[in-house]
Amino acid sequence: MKKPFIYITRKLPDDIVSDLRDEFYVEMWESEDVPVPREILLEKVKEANGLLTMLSDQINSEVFQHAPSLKIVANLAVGYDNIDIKSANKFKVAVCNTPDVLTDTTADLTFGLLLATARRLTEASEFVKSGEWTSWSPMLLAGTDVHHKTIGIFGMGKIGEAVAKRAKGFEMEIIYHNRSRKQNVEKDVGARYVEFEELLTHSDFLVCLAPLSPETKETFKKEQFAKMKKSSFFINAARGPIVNENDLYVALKNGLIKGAGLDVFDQEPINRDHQLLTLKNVVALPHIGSATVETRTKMMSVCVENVKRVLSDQKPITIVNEEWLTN
Ligand code: 8YV
Repeated sequence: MKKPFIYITRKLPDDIVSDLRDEFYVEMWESEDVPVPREILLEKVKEANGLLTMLSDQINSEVFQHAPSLKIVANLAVGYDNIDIKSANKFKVAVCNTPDVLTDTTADLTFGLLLATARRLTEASEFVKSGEWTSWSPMLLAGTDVHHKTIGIFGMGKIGEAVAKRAKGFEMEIIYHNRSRKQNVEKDVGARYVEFEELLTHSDFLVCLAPLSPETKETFKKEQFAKMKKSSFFINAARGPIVNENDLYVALKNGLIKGAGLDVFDQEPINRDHQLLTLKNVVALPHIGSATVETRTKMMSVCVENVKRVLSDQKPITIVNEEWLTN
């Protein structure tokens, strides 16, 4: 009998892939860092029963239309804004993501980014490495305290909750805004639910952790930055398009806010000439929220397990489109 065909859109480690090869015929895009060209993806999905994808792949209705035998898209991320879920439902394809396994790792990075931004860590490291450190002075690279300040979390999902726990260790006041109240977080870490307006005006560190959706797109624009404290910092570890980058640039440049820590951008990779990268008060990272060897390995294993389960008619470990289960 012909083995089901799995197409993987990036080069993944051999041991992960060999686990699939026993049961499936597997093909993989040859590069680790260059996304699969669109025409190759569209060609491969014609025969594919399963797809293992990344955020850089746009899995839209065009892909589903080209894929008559496709049963599962396993996305190597908790976010799935690169996938058209309505089309997946229409074509009866399961969409699986990788929640939970990356929660703590992403929270560590988010809090680390907040610290790096407040305490000017990347600037300070550059200062030492470039040989500029020739004397001590009282206010040399003086940053801003994090402990005892107010952290405002926009998007209180699992990662938000894990960031709140870390903030509690720094004895911060924790406020949050979310589509729904999270009583457990209020009880466990003493977080306080506030209206969006209060989140803007009251936070010393405004941390964006909401998923990208039509509702959250460009939540942070000129008006919102204008309402924030001049001494505040904006941290984004969610998705770039939640912020209007030009407005953020103007806010940072004109001192409407004090600094920004960004792990995500509108266009990734961000162009090296982008205006945000010219600012000293910006710490920029290349979307590495979940990037530890341990966590990326777990995320890949979740994808592999989901592919195996769906193609043997079992319930996957994680599912984005619950509707698929009842189809
Ligand atoms: C991804 C992420 O791992 O999970 C997400 O939604 O943004 C990251 O953790 C990364 O972008 C690779 O797809």
